[in-house]
Amino acid sequence: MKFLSLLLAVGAALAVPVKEDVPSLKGAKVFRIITVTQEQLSAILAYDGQKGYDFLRYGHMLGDEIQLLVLADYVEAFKTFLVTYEIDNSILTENVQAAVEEEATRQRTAPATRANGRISFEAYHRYDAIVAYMQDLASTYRDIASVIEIGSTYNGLTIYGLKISSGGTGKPAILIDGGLHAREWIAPATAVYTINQLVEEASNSDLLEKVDWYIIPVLNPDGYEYSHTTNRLWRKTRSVNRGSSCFGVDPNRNFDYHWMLAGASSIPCSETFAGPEAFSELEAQALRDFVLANRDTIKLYLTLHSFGNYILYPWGYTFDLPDNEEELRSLAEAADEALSTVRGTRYTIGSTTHVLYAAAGASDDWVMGVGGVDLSYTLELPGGGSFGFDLPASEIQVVGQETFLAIRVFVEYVETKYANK
Ligand code: 0X9
Ligand code: ZN
Repeated sequence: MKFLSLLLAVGAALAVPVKEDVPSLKGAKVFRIITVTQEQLSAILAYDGQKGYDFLRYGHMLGDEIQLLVLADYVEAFKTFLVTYEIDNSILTENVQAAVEEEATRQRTAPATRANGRISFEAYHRYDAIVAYMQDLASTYRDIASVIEIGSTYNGLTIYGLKISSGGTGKPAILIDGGLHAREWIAPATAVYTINQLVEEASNSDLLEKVDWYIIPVLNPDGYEYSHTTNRLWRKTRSVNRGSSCFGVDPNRNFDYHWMLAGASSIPCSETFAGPEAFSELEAQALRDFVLANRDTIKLYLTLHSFGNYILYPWGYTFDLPDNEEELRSLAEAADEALSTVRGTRYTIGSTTHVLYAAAGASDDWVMGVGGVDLSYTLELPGGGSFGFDLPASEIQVVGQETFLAIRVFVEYVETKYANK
C-alpha cells in the first residue's frame, strides 16, 4: 500500500502537468471608458495586468477611448469602481461568450477554399491550412516561392515562412511576420493575403523584380492554435512557467533590447509577462536568428498585429526618437495615404511610446536596435466585431487589399533607396 502511494506520488510529480485555469468568458463584458481627469486615467490604468481584466484597447491620454474586458466575477466590483470615480463609460459588449460562439459558427460555415481550390479569404484558417497553402505554392510556383523553416515552438510545431524571390543576388529583402500575438487573427490572414498577391497575382510581379520577400504568417503557432481550440483571447506563447500555474510569455516583450525596461511584467499570469529572461521563448529566438542570418539584406521589417489602426515605429522602450524618425514618419504617412484610397481607413502614425504606450522588448525595437534594420514598423490592423479581435472574416479581403496598397508604398521606397539600379 505504501509502495503504491509512493508510486502514485512519483507518477503525479513526473507526469501530471500543471492544471491550467481556462477563464470562462460567460458573463464577461467589454467596457468602453473615457477619462477626463488624470486621477480617473491613473485609476483605470492601474487595472493593467490584474487578474480578470484585459485591456483590449489602451489609451494613455485623457479623452482616449479605452476598451476593457472584465470577466464575470469582477464585473460588479468594477461597476462600483466606475461609479466611485465618476468615470464615463458604456458597455460595448454585453456577452463576450456569445460573440465567441457566433464567430465559431461563422468559421464552421465559411468557405475554406476559393474557386481554384486554394485557401480562401473568407475564414480564419488554422496553422495546418496556412502551412499547406505555402507548401502548395512552393511546389506550383517553383521559380519564385520556397518554404523556409525558421525554428520550432515550445510544443514542437515548426515555424514556417515563404521566401518569394525571382532570383538574382544582392537584392534588398523585406521581412513581414504575423501572429506573434495569438488572438490577433487578422494578422496571419493579412500575411496570407499578401503571399497570395505576390505569388498568385501576375499583375504584381513587378514587386519581385528588385526585392526579395520573407513572409512568416504565424510566428506563434502554439498560441494561435490554442486561440482556435481553447481560449479565443489567448495572446502569449504556450510555454510552461516554472512555479506558476499560468502559461505563456508575451513574445512581444521577450526580445533582448532594453528588456523589461517599460510596459512589461515580471508576473507569469500577466498578459505582458516578459519571460524569465530575454529570449526565453523559442518563437522570439527563431525570429532573432533569422534576422541575424539575413541582416545584410533585410531592409524593411513589418510585424502585423491588431487592433487599432496604428503604424508604429521605434522606440517602444523610451520617449527618445530614432535618428531617422522623419524618414519613418513620412514613409508611414505615404503608406497611410495609399491605403486610405480603398475605403477611407486611416491610421495613427508615430513612435509607440508617443502614440500608444511604452513597451520594451518588442520585435520592432530589437529588429531595428540590434538587427540593424532602419525601417521597422508594427502595423496594428483594424479591429471589429464585439471584442476587436473578432473582425468578421468577410473583412479579410478588404483589410488585405488596403494593407497591400500600403505594402506597395513600402516596397517602392525600399527599391528606390536600396536596390541596384
Ligand atoms: O503591445 C504590443 O505588443 C503591441 N500592441 S498589441 O495590441 N498588438 O499587443 C504594440 C507593440 C509596439 N512596439 C513596441 N512596443 N516596441
Ligand atoms: Zn499584438
